[in-house]
This record gives sequence, structure tokens and C-alpha cells, in this order.
Amino acid sequence: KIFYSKVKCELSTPSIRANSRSWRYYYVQLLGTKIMAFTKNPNKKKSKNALPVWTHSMDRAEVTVASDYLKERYVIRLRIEDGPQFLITMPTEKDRNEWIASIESA
Ligand code: I3P
Repeated sequence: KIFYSKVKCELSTPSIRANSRSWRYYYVQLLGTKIMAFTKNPNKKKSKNALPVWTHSMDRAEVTVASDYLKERYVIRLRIEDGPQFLITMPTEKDRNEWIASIESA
């Protein structure tokens, strides 16, 4: 499943605050045990060979509802093992819960 979502990088590594903490739109895709962010829809013919802006492994990643973040609805917080920490907005509560479940089982 691909979502065109707002993504905010909170930490660039587990202990370093990200330099650029603004929200950006990406096509975010879960594929197997990887999560990838694209600037163009990888499902479209024209951009299917585009490289992701980033790819991270979901192995040992932690995902939670970002209930402390009140400026957006349906936000998940994703902590990559030894990597960055993101907030990602989801279109609905159902999508948010589905993503949490898929990330946990990835
Ligand atoms: C960030 C931008 C984000 C804001 C973030 C700012 O500035 O305004 O929207 O997060 O605040 O640092 P810049 O665009 O210059 O990177 P919120 O929308 O969540 O407030 P933060 O550093 O307190 O997270």
C-alpha cells in the first residue's frame, strides 16, 4: 500500500535532532520488510523506475501512535533501529492502525 503522506523527520539518528524538521510530502511505501519514500508515485508508469529518497529496514523498528503530537491527526511515530525517527500522517484512523500492524509484522 502506498500513501501520499506528510513525513517529519524528528531525529536523524537515535540521539541527534534532525536539522530539517519540516513536514514534507512523500509517497511512502511498505514493501516486504522495507519502508521507502518517493517524491513521485512509484505505481505510475512514468516514475516506476524512480529511486526512493530513502529506504529503511523495518527489522527491529518501533512504531507507535504519536499521541503526544497534536497538530496533525492519525500520526504514527516510527523509530528505525540505529536510524532516524519519523512522524508520518495517515489519511484515516483505520489506515493508521493497519500500518502499525504491517510495520510490526514486517
Ligand atoms: C520546522 C517547521 C516544522 C516545525 C518544526 C520546525 O522549521 O516549522 O513545521 O514542526 O518545529 O523546526 P523548518 O521548516 O525551518 O525546518 P511542527 O510543524 O511540528 O511544529 P520543531 O523543530 O519544534 O519540531
